Amino acid sequence: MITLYHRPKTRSTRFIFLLEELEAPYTIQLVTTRSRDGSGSVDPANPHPHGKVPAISDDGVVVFESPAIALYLTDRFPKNRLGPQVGDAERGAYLSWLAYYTGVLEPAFMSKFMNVEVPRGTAGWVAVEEAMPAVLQRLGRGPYLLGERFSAADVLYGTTFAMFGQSPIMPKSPVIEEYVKRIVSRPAYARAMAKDAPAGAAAG
Ligand SMILES: N[C@@H](CCC(=O)N[C@@H](CS)C(=O)NCC(=O)O)C(=O)O
Repeated sequence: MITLYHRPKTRSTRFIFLLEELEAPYTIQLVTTRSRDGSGSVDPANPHPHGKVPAISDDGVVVFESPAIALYLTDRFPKNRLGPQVGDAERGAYLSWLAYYTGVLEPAFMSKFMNVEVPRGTAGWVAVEEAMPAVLQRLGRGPYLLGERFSAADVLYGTTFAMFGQSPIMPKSPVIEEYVKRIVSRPAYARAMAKDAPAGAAAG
């Protein structure tokens, strides 16, 4: 049984979406986290080394950081084919786009959000203006990052683009708009939204 350490309306919300897609057995454990304004505190029940969300525990096996959790879960629950397994020709692309999410795309968006210039050739990531064309080129090949096949990588990218959709830091693109629509119209997304914020839970 998977335990998802979760705070509503945060990066852990997308893992309710993924767990619903996988039809995996899971429970949600709400935890507190620190907020940007300095309020809130790390929850001692949360196994993430910095008290962040998401983190999961699989009968005591702890996994943290979004791409690692996505990979762990799609390997652990392969039934619905949300992640190419070892030996599948798409495995390399899957691992690459998962790692790119956390190693390049998020830092690119955060750099722009914080108005920090990306020192090309020094930082391990690139500016949004360089990252997004690579993603767009990939999405030009098919409806999803792996072509015709929806995967957990789309859960990460689709929910991120949905979140930044109205923000000026997100370059406007009909390809991304259509992509986001495809992702958020999935029944598992609607189920996840309904479970994300139980009445009375704090948003963060
Ligand atoms: N690199 C982490 C980022 C996790 C993260 O920063 N989560 C935020 C919520 S969206 C958090 O827990 N913030 C509380 C804190 O920074 O202590 C991942 O992708 O899993």
